[in-house]
Amino acid sequence: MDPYLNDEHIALRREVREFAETDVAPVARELDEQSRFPWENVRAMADRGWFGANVPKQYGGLGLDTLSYMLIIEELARVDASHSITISAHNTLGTSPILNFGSEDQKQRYLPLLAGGRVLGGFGLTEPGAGSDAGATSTMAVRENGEYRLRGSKIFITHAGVGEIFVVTAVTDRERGVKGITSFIVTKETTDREATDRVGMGHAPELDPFTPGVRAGKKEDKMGWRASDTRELILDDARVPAGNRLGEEGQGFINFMKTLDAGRIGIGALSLGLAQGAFDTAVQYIGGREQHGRPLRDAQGIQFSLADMATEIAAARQLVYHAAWLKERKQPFSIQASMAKLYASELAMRTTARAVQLLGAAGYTSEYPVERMMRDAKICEIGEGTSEVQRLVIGRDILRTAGAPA
Ligand code: COS
Repeated sequence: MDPYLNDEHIALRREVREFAETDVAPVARELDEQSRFPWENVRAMADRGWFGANVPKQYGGLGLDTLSYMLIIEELARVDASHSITISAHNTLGTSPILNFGSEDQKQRYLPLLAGGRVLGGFGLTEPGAGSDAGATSTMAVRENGEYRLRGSKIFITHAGVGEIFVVTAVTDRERGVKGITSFIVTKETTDREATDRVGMGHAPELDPFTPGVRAGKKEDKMGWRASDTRELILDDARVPAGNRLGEEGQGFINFMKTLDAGRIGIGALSLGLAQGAFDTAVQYIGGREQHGRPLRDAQGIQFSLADMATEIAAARQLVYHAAWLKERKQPFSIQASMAKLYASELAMRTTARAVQLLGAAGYTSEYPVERMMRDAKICEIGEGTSEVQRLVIGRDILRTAGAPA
């Protein structure tokens, strides 16, 4: 019995696994090949309420706990990481800042659209000169006549094309360093009107007029997560009403760091799902094969390899679930989130590469999902804070809590 999971968690995990195997697995390869956003499945996930997993019911969400949400991310990633990041980026990055830092008015206006999956949301922090050094934001916000004018560009933004609601950062006071960064809610029309009309979601006419000056750049051609939408989000003298400032001036950086803490548990869960999916594929493959005149399953080298993979996956699962458990109990979880993300993402890379090796040449072809999983795993060591940033966060905390002399 798992100490973290109750009967509802287990039922939800079963529901997500069934959806992933029935609706996602048959199309994942083609979506990856064509780098196509899975609008039909996105609609199906919206109908299940997964775009508002953690949002309280009063704002149109499911009101589930943190661990339930992590199970959705994990189980989707076990089959396809692109579907999983679509849920994760929307919920944690696009929606949670409004839920956690928004005014009641902002919550009433935006959360029902996001939580109900009517439109997709995203988060704009990264810039050409502000990646790991997130505080080096150069996008400026100048206050003029009751509105802010934002000038700059956010890059590698999940949902920048398909989405309509974004939380972005900009500098309101250059003198104050990271304490001079403020966040704002901006809107733009989805780039996929034909698809959104077809599936009946993804576009909210009531958001019109959208924020003038906000638009999506060209779609990135990525190594992995190819069915997820990643683009530049351009703020071309965007005119944002003062009422769309999220929180007070100067709180943007710290609020984004808090959002990323939660996001890192999510990438931990996504990595865990990827590792589990690659492992499960390898076990099935080995089960049916013979080499050198005997079943592959009898080879001790294979058994050792599977034992190591399973042990590491179990350890990653404990880290991810523990971080989620702490967050749910409103206890500090920032370091545990970094540890979960660091360990699980590097594990996902190791495990998917090992799975390709175990399948041999077959694993190197797109007939099996492990090559896609290996490509999908790489970004887990980069996005929402690189492995190096996680080590920095953990290392600094070790020295601080030990009271090591400066
Ligand atoms: N929660 C709350 N506050 C936080 C915080 C967190 N997780 N992390 C930092 N802060 C606060 C600090 O406490 C500090 O405030 P005080 O001066 O009042 O103490 C302030 O923010 C600045 O923090 P710090 O000095 O640590 O900032 P640094 O510029 O040194 O960098 C790192 C911090 C590198 C950790 C940060 O820039 C980072 O996480 N970078 C990665 C960004 C990232 O993940 N990008 C991917 C986006 S993909 S969606």
